[in-house]
Amino acid sequence: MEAQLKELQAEALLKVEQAEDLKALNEIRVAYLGKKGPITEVLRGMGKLSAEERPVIGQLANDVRAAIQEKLEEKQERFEKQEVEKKLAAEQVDVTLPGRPVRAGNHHPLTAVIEEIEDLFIGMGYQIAEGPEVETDYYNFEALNLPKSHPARDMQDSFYITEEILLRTQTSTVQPRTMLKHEGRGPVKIICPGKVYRRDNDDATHSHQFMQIEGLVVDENIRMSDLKGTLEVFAKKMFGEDRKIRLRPSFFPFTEPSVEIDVSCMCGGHGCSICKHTGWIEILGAGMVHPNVLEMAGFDSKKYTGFAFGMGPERIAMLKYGIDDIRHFYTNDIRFLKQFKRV
Ligand code: 2NL
Repeated sequence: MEAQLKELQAEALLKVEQAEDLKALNEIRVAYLGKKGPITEVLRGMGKLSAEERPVIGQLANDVRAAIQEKLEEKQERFEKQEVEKKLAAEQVDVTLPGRPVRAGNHHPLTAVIEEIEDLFIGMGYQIAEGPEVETDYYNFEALNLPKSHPARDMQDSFYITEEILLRTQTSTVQPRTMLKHEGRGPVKIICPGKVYRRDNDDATHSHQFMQIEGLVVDENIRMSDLKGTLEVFAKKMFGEDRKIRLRPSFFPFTEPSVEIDVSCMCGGHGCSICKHTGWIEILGAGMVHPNVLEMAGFDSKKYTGFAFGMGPERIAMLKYGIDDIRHFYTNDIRFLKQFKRV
């Protein structure tokens, strides 16, 4: 039995020596030290031994078990260490490598132009006012002096949700709402930027959804010259100090008198395709607020007067940056948008 145990030890140690991975070591452990292994078997048979032999064989069996165990652990430790070293080598981080670049985005050109216009008017003491895009017929038309029979109210031109509710066709809706909050007391000095909707087939110059910026000033003694001076400052700041403006008579239901405002073309009047050889480019509609609009918003039209104007920021951005198709603003081609990075 003694020889048998020693042989087992030699055999097991050799196998441990030859083991090539943790899996092999585990198999050896199960085979030699497991419950069904040969050493357990020997210990189980000790009952048959004499009283003198029993402690000797018992001791020897324990020594053999300990020797195999020790060798297994030693080798296991070595394998585990090797594994860690292998992993460390494979996952080495070179801290001297340059970092991955963080690509910074930029404002959408339309957002940039709208913010530029807002800042310009904030600098002149205006406040930004906003309102809902889903509007009532009252604020979209009635309060702006567009009677029920007006052609602009045609179902063909607006997105109606019910007979009384529609997607706003102009941001003017925000202005009577704001005036009513002032409860008949001036001054009101606001800029209303926002999305508007019209039933239109999209092409290079039309979109069924676009942006508008409208302005309104109501106070005592507001005159046409205030309108002209304000919009001249706007045109020069937007397009260049060398530009001029001119006013042409026009018509809007909510203003009287009404004007259209042109800015002189950068071709200097020599004629180009942008101004269609006229030397002038239309950029704004404006006028003195119609007394009916003031009265409906609770202002005494004998005491108060006001001016208002409206513009399309897409058109302003197209002129400023030479963009030839309004659809570029909405298709969001990254190659288009990237060109407007401010440096
Ligand atoms: C244009 C013309 C305009 C207004 C908008 C307005 C608003 C109130 C009272 C009077 Cl509450 N007027 N807005 C006035 C004149 C022209 O817009 O061409 N827009 C793109």
